[in-house]
Amino acid sequence: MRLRVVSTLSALAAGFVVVLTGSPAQAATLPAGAASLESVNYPGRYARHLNALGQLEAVTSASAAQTKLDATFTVVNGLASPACYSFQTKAGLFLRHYNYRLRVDANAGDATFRGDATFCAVDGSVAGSVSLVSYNYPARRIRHRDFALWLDAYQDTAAFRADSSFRITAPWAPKTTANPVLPGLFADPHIANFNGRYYLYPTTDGYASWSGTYYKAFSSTDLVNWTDHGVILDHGPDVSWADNSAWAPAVTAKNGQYYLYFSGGLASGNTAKQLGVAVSASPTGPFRDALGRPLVTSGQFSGGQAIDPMVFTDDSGQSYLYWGQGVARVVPLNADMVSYDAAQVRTITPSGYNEAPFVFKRNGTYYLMWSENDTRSEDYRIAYATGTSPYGPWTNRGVVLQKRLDAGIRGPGHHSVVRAPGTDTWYIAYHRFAVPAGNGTNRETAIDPMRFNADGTIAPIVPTL
Ligand code: FUB
Repeated sequence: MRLRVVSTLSALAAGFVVVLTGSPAQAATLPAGAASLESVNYPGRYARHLNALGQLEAVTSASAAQTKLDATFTVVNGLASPACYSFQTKAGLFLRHYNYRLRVDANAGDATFRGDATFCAVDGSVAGSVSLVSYNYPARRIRHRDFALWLDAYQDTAAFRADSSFRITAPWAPKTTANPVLPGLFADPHIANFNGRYYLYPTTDGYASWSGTYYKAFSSTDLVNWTDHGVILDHGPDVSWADNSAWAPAVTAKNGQYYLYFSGGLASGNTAKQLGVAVSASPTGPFRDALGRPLVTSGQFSGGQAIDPMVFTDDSGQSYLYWGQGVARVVPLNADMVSYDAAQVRTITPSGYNEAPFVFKRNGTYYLMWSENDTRSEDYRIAYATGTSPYGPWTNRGVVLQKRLDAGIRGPGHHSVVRAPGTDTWYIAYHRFAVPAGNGTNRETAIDPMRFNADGTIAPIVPTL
């Protein structure tokens, strides 16, 4: 019997090569978003959860609404690897294996859970179907047995291949809300418009202690339908001085290049966060570390954490770097966008400030916005001030976006703002605890309109589902 690898993709994603018998499996791509999974050999039966356990059950248009909900999953970025997928229930739980049984649970954020809840897609037994290979047990696949879902060792038989193949169909319970705009867990969204196209650069969330390592880029023409451009910078291979805490990216265009400012830390040793800058010829990367060292080092300036960078460019063409948790700082960037005079750094911390500064200008007025309270608190929220220069002085205007418990929206914050080109229409991108089961490390990205009153103040922003 010949030995073959199950798939280059899943084996690489899992970090090792697994040998199996039978035909080589081809990596398959799944569309992100709501879907249902129909058995290929029991058409009309779909993967669903029942009392938290994975089952294969008949679903028809006459089925109860709850049955349809339980047979609908959102295909999202793999919790353990962006090369693979996770499957989120309508209640925000994740399909995972536990003692080789499929069930749904809340994301604990640790490496074991993330591995148990990540599946790599390979071609299924019939055209258009897929088979889902466990990320951390690459010799095992999701398979139905007596109409229960198990994670079974691959067998090179027609019966096994059929039992472990599913068609990705239209969801029994389609998405009915505009938000989140990105399926899955993404926080600290930085939104920008380059050459008429919108881009989102978020923190990849779902990791305990926010220990994610990579950034993805998404783009859209309508702020509704977003294309996933994959990983644009990964601290592991791409950044020598950081291996985790890939937080809060912000991208700006200058000099015909795109500059990605980001926060990074180390998992061990000196774990204090630092800021870096990476550069690319394209808004979707790949980006490379521009300096090979931090742009702002930990402890370089007294007080606060060196996280949450953003760059504002004034009408004069001068760009300013803003950053900081605990203390808000600003410094003019040199023309190269990757250096500055440290003697020019100013502290501009407004009252109530915690983190995530964001500056823009409208009708000659500078707006400094920030997040208040801890990102793990449902009271995380956004406030702002107006000023007469990139340094202020600032007039505090109070809270403009906060939790909306009647809609189950908690902890909205760490935002960014974009103007639709050629208009006075503005949008705010922010994160919130994933609705309904999220928390401060399981956050999702939302976008809502941001409107101005006649006097230039920002009207209270109502976060929407
Ligand atoms: O996502 C990690 C950290 O959480 C960000 O840097 C903070 O702004 C908070 O959102």
